[in-house]
Amino acid sequence: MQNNGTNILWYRQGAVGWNEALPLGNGRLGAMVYGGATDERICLNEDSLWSGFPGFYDNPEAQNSYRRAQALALSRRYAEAQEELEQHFTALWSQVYLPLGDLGLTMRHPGAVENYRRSLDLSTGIHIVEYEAGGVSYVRETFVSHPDQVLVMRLTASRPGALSFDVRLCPAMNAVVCLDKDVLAFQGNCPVYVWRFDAPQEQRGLMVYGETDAEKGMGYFAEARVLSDGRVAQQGGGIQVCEATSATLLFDARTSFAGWKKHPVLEGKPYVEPCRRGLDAAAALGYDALRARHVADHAALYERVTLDLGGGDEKLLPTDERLYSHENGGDDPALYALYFNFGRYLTIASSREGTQAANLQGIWNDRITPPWHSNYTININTEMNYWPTLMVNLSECYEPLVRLVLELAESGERTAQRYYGAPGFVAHHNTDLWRMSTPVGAHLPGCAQYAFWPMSSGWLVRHLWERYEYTRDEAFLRETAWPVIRKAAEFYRSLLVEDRDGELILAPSTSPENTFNLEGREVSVAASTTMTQAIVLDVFDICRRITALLNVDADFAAELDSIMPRLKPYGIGRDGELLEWNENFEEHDIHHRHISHLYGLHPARSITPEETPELAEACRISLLRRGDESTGWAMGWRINQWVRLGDGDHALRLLDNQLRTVEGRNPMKRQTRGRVNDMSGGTYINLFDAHQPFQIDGNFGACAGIGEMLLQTAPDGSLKILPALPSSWKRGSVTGLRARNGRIVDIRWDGDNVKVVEK
Ligand code: FUC
Repeated sequence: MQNNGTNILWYRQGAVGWNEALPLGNGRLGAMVYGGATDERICLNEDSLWSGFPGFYDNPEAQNSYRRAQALALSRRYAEAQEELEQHFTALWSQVYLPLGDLGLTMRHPGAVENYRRSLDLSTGIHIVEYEAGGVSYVRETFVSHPDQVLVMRLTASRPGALSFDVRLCPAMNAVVCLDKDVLAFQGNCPVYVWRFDAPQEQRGLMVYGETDAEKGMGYFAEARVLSDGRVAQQGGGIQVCEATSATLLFDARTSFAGWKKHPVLEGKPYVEPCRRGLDAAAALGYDALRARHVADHAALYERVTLDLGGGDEKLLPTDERLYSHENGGDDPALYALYFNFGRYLTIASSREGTQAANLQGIWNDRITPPWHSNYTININTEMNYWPTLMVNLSECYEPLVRLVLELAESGERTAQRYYGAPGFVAHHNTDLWRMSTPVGAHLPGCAQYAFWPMSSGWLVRHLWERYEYTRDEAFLRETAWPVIRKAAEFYRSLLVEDRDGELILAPSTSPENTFNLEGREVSVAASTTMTQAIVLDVFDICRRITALLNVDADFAAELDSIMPRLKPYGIGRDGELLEWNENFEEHDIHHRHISHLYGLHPARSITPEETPELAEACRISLLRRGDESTGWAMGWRINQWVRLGDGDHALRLLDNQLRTVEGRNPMKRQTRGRVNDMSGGTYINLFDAHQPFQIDGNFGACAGIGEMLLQTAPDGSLKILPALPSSWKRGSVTGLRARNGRIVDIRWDGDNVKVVEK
């Protein structure tokens, strides 16, 4: 099936930095491969390696504070409401997703390196480094196997005995290193915390390791083994392989993580023996069987969908040169398909049944203090990670998100009670391995714009509904999704209040991370916001669909029927744009990256060009005002908005913006303490999305946007074929997309000639 231009990333040079390395993963174990000819470096991750413990950040002041802030906001004292929430409602930040360590190789061979190439084949999930030195051809294949749960690297030399190299394994944090003849290992416990906003300034960035078992963080163990036909010996803290013809390196790491409510040490699960046993089993299978089993498993998911937009078969430039040529106007439609396929690949590599959901960086992080803790930011980013999953027919890979939502619904019940005195469940702006559902912010001035946002529960339960829409799995809807969706709705229902016009709102409210100018101040808290109202409306609407479909909870349905018409409706502002707040405030930043007020257009469907044309036009004006330049994920969201408006050409303009390379191109791009200016998004040469810095959400957002250019499903279940096809995509085909009615759809088009097969 393979078209190299749409399935292979390749380069004529090794990675210079982490953002040039290529990602491998089986959902749990992650690897970033630099692929240098003489010096190989692989940054390693395990998806349950997080700082901290289970726990609940209680804030006894919160409930009264919420009521006070509500009264202030209802009497239009917005700045005071904001101060109230910041000082008395917020709590601690989430925990941190941590790096495991590095595997390093130094090759020893005479002669200069020639004919070098490194590549990642998305269709097999295999990374290959090939070159010649001293008249010998060297090949290094690496993959991370899902069926056998190990990283595998195979090194070969074309001349017998010409393969000699050293291997090192370096932990990223404090750990005990153990060595044997052909084994390198380390064992440690994660820090209790690595960053505390509530600590005095000089102690904020300290890594704190516990001493007693009760104080110790996650236990972990990592081991690499070398199997070779050459001489293998321990040497200088590493392993030396001499005069081999081939060698296989196996690696795995395990942690003591036993669940979000379990103490990682006192109630942790065994991890050293399972790691060793897995490596024993992999070694017994041998390289050929490991490779065959990996490729079969990967291909079974990856081959479900194909996209052909033309081009890509001829002798292709390396991926970095294709990106440079594209941003300079070169014609390479296969690059869009490659980027789409890379999104599907990243889903398979970062999210598999039983693993943790993909965080801000998927599963790939090399920093102890990663940007935004590499956590789950649930005011857009985690949701975006899963926008394409069901559409590209990977419902197995959706399971980690479903589990995260179910667990959050449990932890969020306590937050609803303690912080709001409300039934149901709620979650705020962040969560982590321990399913924190409390607000972050730690009383920092200005934090309300992100910290005060009790709406992620409403957004996340939409994903449970979508799982039903795409799969039509009624048992899942009835037994798993409905009780949780209902709980999210109950929280909002209990907190609705009347505004001055007698309309029902959730007060106070913010529009994620955006602010408005008010009497010379920058303010984030309003009485109500369009996004909040849109989420409440959407959750209630989903509830109504489900109660009708399953024929359950008639009383609850009747209650929602009486509430829904009283919810404060959408408003239109002075320039014809969709209002973002309850008043026609002036945006502090008219180009702000978040476009939260358009939630009803995407991801929800309370605004459509067909049913609510005036509101759709208001969304279009809002998008034009915000502009086409933003951070990576923000451009990804804009693509999806334009696609819902049916404007494929505008969506493509955004996709082109997102595909612009970032590093090195523009020295004016600033990055300060994890915060970046808003105009700096794009793509690294390894095709990772640049917020900047790297954030994986933009990859998934764009992937979903491309999917919805080609296929959408109307609320009545009818298909919209090529609803936002860019005019330059004159002919092409897509196979295997899943529609929201559960059907698999193939589309082939050539100008006006369109053929559709629905299975
Ligand atoms: C949201 C965004 C930021 C960033 C962070 C991880 O809060 O506003 O731009 O993406 O998440």
